[in-house]
Amino acid sequence: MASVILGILLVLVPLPLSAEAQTGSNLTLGNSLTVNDRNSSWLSPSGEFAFGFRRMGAGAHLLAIWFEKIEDKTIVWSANGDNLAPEGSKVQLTANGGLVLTDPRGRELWSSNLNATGLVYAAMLDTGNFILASASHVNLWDSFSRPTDTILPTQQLDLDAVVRARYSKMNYSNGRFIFTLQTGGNLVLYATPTPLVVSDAYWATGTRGNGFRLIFNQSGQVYLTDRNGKLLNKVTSDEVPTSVFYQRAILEYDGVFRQYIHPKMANSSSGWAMVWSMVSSPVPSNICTSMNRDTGTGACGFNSYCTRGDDQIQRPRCHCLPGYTLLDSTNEMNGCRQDFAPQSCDESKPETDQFVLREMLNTGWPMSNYERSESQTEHWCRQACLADCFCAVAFFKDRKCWKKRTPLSNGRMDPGVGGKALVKVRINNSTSKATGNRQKKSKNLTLMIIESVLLSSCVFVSLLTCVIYRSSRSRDYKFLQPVQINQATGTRTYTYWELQEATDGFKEELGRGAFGAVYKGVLGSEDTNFVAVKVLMAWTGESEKEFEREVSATGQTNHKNLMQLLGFCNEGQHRLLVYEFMSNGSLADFLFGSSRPSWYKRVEIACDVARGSLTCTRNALGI
Ligand SMILES: *[C@@H]1O[C@H](CO)[C@@H](O)[C@H](O)[C@H]1NC(C)=O
Ligand SMILES: *[C@@H]1O[C@H](CO)[C@@H](O)[C@H](O)[C@H]1NC(C)=O
Ligand SMILES: *[C@@H]1O[C@H](CO)[C@@H](O)[C@H](O)[C@H]1NC(C)=O
Ligand SMILES: *[C@@H]1O[C@H](CO)[C@@H](O)[C@H](O)[C@H]1NC(C)=O
Ligand SMILES: *[C@@H]1O[C@H](CO)[C@@H](O)[C@H](O)[C@H]1NC(C)=O
Ligand SMILES: *[C@@H]1O[C@H](CO)[C@@H](O)[C@H](O)[C@H]1NC(C)=O
Ligand SMILES: *[C@@H]1O[C@H](CO)[C@@H](O)[C@H](O)[C@H]1NC(C)=O
Ligand SMILES: CC(=O)N[C@H]1CO[C@H](CO)[C@@H](O)[C@@H]1O
Repeated sequence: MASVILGILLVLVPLPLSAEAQTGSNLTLGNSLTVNDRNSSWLSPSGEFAFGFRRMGAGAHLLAIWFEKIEDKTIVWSANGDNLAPEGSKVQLTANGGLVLTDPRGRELWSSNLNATGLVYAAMLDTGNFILASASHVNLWDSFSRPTDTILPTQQLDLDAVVRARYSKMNYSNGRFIFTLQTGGNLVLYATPTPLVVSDAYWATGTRGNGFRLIFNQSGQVYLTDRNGKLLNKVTSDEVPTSVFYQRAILEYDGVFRQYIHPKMANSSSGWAMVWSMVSSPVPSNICTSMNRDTGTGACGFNSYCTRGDDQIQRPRCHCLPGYTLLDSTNEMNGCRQDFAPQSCDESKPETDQFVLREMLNTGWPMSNYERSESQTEHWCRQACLADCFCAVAFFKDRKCWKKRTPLSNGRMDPGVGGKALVKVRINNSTSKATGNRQKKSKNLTLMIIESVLLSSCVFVSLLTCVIYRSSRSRDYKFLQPVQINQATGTRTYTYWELQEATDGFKEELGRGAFGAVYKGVLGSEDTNFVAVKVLMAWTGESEKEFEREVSATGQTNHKNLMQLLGFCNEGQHRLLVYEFMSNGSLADFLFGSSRPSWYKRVEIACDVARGSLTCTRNALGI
């Protein structure tokens, strides 16, 4: 059935409307719009707002209200986001239900559920409000009192009114975030699913007992008043000349309430582009850090972290942890899943050597802790997480170590977080290559030198050892029992406790590499007897090999260019190497002084002979 035009006489000025729209008029009972019609919308008298169907995809139409005169045709209200209308659907003004949307077979998709009698006409108003009214002009139903995610100037929200974010930018289904003036008078933003209680809010005015009405007034301000109309709280406060700008305030799909303006007319001298620009501050100012509940996912989904965008509207972005991928590749806010098989909790094959920790600074999941230890070193923290099959992330800050479990919630990367997150990922995955490069880049000079020295010792001592060592990388070894070693002469054994004392609890880290960390220590009572204590990462085949090689072979070499091995600790699961500590001066000489080229050359030659590849040299030199 074709839709009907009434009251054309009332239209005073010819409006630049598309032929597909009908000019502002009152609609009477029986009037309808059909999805297939070319005339699929009803306009307000000024032509600025339209009510009708918008195509969301093939055979999927949304009954909506939008800004008609701007290119975006921005939607400000919608009826059936959860239940889109197929071709041939129809919305009709009926005496009983008011507006009723039915599909071609007559099934109801949506209805205004008008619970009153006396409906005579409907109208799309110039404010953006769509009303159903009686003969005596009483509003029986209007879109302003049933907002979706947007409010417009002159719109008010009374107690219990709810503004609900859509699911995503282009999906008008219900999203997770809600803006409501609660019965008690508090204006709150909260994330679902959670019980509707004040403590669930991630932003609130704290006006319980006083708040009564939210007003978006004509000068573009959104504020809360009490019962007597007294201003209690400004939500947005920039004044905007309404005559030249369109305005809207919206709870967006990212959970942030923003106010936008858009010039009504193009005007090159005013400097405003013909797009929506945010005015006032977003609410809350940083959603990434404003959610801190022990239930729920936070601003982003599980196993991800939130960063505040640096675009004009500071749109938050959600990212997966390294080693994790999006659950829904079309929506980054839906969280991430582990992209590797979880660590075995079988104590007989702990798989500790199958995992590495990837560092992330200023990144935290504050609500996902299950264990906390104080007065620990970073090394301890790393080992503790690697050895624990439940540990997904360790967080180290101020000598405290937290273990975190999945699903990780409330993730954020923000300068206020501080500390260091260590994300556990399985080595045997495509991501491990990228990790290796990054770790190598962040290696500090001292450590590179120490590793190079160890490597060159390997070159000196035996080419064969090198080859064996390289080819044994992927084998499994476990530091469960002390290893059998042929101790070299001139070295001594230390207890773990002695070395813990010597390093003051592994306090001063000189560097860190593939095999473990190196700490500065002092032996005996003399303060000048400095040593470098290398704590080999437990339970890795590489460490085990390195340990055996160092302890049995290098100790005998004592080449002037090598750091001398003083001793070791081979106690339980602990493997530590103790070297004399070379001053920076001699180390620098060693690397950059006259001895460097020939030494570098030797590594190159050795590697080429051994493996015939450049990779070997790279690995050997830690670059
Ligand atoms: C659409 O509206 C125009 C006038 O605005 C009218 O001439 C035309 O017949 C209408 N088409 C339908 C299918 O109702
Ligand atoms: C629509 O109805 C209202 C209220 O009765 C009236 O003021 C207005 O003039 C009507 N408009 C049209 C186009 O009939
Ligand atoms: C309609 O309104 C009446 C009276 O206000 C009320 O008793 C009834 O529950 C309402 N029905 C619906 C479906 O809202
Ligand atoms: C919108 O998202 C919901 C929730 O994931 C989904 O069920 C629905 O199919 C989506 N709608 C469209 C049109 O993609
Ligand atoms: C809108 O609200 C602000 C803040 O209360 C007030 O200063 C301004 O005069 C109001 N404008 C109108 C048109 O009521
Ligand atoms: C364009 O903008 C300038 C500067 O804001 C203003 O003076 C002028 O009146 C505007 N012109 C129109 C046609 O709105
Ligand atoms: C990596 O995993 C695959 C499949 O799980 C396996 O076939 C392969 O041997 C593993 N590679 C290494 C180096 O462990
Ligand atoms: C990035 C990547 O390769 N991920 C793989 C890691 O391993 C798991 C389990 O084998 C695979 O499912 C992932 O695709």
